[in-house]
Amino acid sequence: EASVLKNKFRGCLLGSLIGDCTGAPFEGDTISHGDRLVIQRYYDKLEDPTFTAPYKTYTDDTAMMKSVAKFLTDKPEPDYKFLSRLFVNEFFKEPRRGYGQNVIDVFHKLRNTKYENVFKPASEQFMGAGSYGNGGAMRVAPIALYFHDNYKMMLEVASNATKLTHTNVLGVNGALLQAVAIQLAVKCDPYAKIDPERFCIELFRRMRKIERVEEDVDDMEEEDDGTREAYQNKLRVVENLLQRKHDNDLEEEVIMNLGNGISAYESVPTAIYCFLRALNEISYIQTDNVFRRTIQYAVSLGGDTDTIACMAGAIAGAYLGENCINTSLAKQCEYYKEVLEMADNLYVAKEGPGN
Ligand code: F2R
Ligand code: MG
Ligand code: MG
Ligand code: MG
Repeated sequence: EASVLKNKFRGCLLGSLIGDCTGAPFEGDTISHGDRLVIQRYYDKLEDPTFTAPYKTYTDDTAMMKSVAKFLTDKPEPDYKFLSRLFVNEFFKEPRRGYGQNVIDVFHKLRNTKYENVFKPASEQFMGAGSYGNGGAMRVAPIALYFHDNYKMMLEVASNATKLTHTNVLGVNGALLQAVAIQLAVKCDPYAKIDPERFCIELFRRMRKIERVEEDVDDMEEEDDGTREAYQNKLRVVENLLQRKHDNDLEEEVIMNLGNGISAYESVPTAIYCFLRALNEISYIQTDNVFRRTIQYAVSLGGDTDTIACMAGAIAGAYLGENCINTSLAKQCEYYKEVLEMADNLYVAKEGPGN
């Protein structure tokens, strides 16, 4: 139904924003057991309608997502030169949003070469290896929404949009996994319960196909440096951890085996796990709201908190829709109203006016 889908577009982009804004103050932190209570109180306050404070500011995650949404709504066909200009202009307008150390070099090169070949600067990163940072995945949500009914196009556009900054196969496939997870969540009935293990197995099935493409290309080279089935292996770990939901203190294992780092490989599967784990109760998180539980759990893992909460929030929001997100919490975030407008514009660009 139209209104359900519109609500999911809003929920997804809002979920991404809230994860970024509320996770950002903890980025890089190691979270102790005692800190979990601090984080519980932090979200209690943010959900309290009488609580007033300066809004939580967004970071590079949302800054780049804005450009991706504009790229989809402002042009009828994907124009990657346009998208790269949007990224660069946004960066030079507000450079202090906590961008990755190396992606900044790409922005300078793009501008200095006058966007001559927009895929070249990224391909030269890390001595030609390309970035495997989570920057492609953190901004992919609008693409997953816009192409929710066109899987092939979703993968193609997500891949190209990522390659403007990240060309390492782990960076690209991480963004594809995040897009696939959002698209699956969009398809889920928000009033029906998701079976976490089945959701995970479906993701595994899709990543098997996606990671096979690389295998064909690399057929000549025999060496396997562990990147070939990287995300399939991570999803096996996710599934195993989900089966052990009654074990206490899985968190150390989650951080050790899935990761909480800045690379796509150590954060996208983690974000997916956060969403699936938070579908059920978590002993040290007091809330009945699945969306809040998802981002609070993501932040409680420490590390790249803004980005893992942003990605987990996008998936949870795509499943549940805007009306399952606490309004007081949303209103604490910078750019809250604009993100809802962005979601509506994306929805109209996709489904046509009058929907
Ligand atoms: N950068 C941060 N947070 C840490 C610093 C905060 C900042 N100083 C502040 O608060 O002001 N957060 C943001 O960056 C992440 C997304 O990064 P992105 O866009 O992927 O950038 P980049 O530079 O391409 O990659 C990030 C780092 O990953 C390592 N790396 C990537 N590819 C590598 C390769 N092939 N070989 C070796 N290392 C590689 C490098 O250390 C990169 O700098 C998000 O967390 C966002 O919130
Ligand atoms: Mg950030
Ligand atoms: Mg970045
Ligand atoms: Mg981050």
